[in-house]
Amino acid sequence: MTRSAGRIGWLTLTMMFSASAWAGDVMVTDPWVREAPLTAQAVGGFMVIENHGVAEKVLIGAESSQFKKVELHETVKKGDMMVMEARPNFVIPSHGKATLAPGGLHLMLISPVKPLKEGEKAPIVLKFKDGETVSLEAVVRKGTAPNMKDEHAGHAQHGATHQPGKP
Ligand SMILES: [Cu+2]
Repeated sequence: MTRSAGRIGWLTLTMMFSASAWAGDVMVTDPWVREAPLTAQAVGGFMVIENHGVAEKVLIGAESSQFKKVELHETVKKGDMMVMEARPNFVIPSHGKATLAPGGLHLMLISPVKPLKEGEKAPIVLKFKDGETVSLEAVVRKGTAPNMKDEHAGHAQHGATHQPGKP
């Protein structure tokens, strides 16, 4: 709501050349969000968050100028059903990582302010318990519909990361 236009410009400039974001001990690679029509209530946000520090990092929330609200979710199995549950935080151990992928941990980006088309970028700010923030731009991808029967469905995303020949 109170985000300044100047900050957005700075983010765009610094993130234009890289698909990963560094801040302190945290490295985020391959952030992407699912393409969504304006009618979508929420879309998933996915990435790998690595912690290269000696202390654990605790992700406590996120925000995006493209969405009214961002929650931390995990898709879990309840009997025969896959359901999404809100989590208060994601803990990333020292020298460990959190993999946010379809069918597991994810950012739930709620109420897009405009339709997101493939190839566009959505700015996201990750907020950690120690006060650190990581700003990144997630690429909008079509993505396959999550296969709720197979928890390894996210592996099908590998190799779809790079678009050869596109500067
Ligand atoms: Cu969710």
